[in-house]
Amino acid sequence: MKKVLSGIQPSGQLTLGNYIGAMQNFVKLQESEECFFMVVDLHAITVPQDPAMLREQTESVAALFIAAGIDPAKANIFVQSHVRAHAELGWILTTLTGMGELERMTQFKDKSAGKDSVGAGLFVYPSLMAADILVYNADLVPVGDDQKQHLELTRDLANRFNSRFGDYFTVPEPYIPKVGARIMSLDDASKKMSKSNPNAGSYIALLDEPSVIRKKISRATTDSGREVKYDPATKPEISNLISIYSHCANISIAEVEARYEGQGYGPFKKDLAEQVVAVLEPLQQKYKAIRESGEIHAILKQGAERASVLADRTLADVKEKMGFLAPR
Ligand code: AQP
Repeated sequence: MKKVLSGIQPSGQLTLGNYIGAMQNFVKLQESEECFFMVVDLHAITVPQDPAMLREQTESVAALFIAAGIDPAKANIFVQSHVRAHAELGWILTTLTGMGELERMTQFKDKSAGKDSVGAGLFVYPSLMAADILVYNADLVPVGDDQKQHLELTRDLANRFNSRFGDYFTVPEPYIPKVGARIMSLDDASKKMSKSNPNAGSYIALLDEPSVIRKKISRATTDSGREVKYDPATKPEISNLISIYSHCANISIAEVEARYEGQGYGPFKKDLAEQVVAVLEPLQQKYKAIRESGEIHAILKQGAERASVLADRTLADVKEKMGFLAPR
């Protein structure tokens, strides 16, 4: 059984991008592997946060995990800050990370672009992400394509630690979906769909009402042609919508193309909206029931307790290998 680790930031409304790029794989992997899925609140404070909103969104993301099909009986679901070893190993790995390595990270460049003041936390975010993964000696990390570069750094840090202090960390592999690894913005197919985009029309939130979903899809930007054809290089907007359709209807890209041959964008977009609604409506009902039941707190407590056993052991081993004096 492989160890699987992944997380999602409570930094806004989760989107269809988070669902297709990451959560759908969480649900698949829990059937055969030992899984750790967390709400990464320590990452969410790398940009300014509203305290009440952070608390609400942390609970909301955890409930969405379950609504999306993650089963607490099969996978450990917890909040990152409830397992203290993450922050401590994060600091330790920061000391092994080069400034140049962090400067090359495209997510840092994107998120800091045009800002007058940028917190150091945003800069060292990838070292904390490495700690999140290595603290469980995870083998597999299901993520969207945008996280590939961070995962590469995690692999480098694991190898660096192993060669300096003796073989210890598993070097993790990314687990990225073949189609849908990068769902793009509805208003600009050159940017990924992102929950922190100030334009709510650019993303479909998992908790958007059906009427809002229909409106957003009907307004999604498309190129001037009319053929429903998958070609990301020349038709990025329609290709993005086709890949969303393929995921929601659970059919191949070729089947989507065949279904809309000669029909133009209008009928395709209309049906796409219904496919998305058909996936999200039951998820939303389940979400509502979980929030109302209040059971999420007990699930998170149990998840953090289980995760802490492994994480504390790793941290103790790492500190011993690096020469920290153990308390007696
Ligand atoms: N558009 C996307 N397509 C496919 N996968 C995506 N993911 C995010 N957006 C897409 C994947 O979702 C997981 C959780 O992401 P995150 O919340 O930790 O941070 P992120 O990658 O920075 O996602 P967002 O939505 O863009 O968040 P903000 O706006 O807060 O930065 C990851 O596995 C990610 O790959």
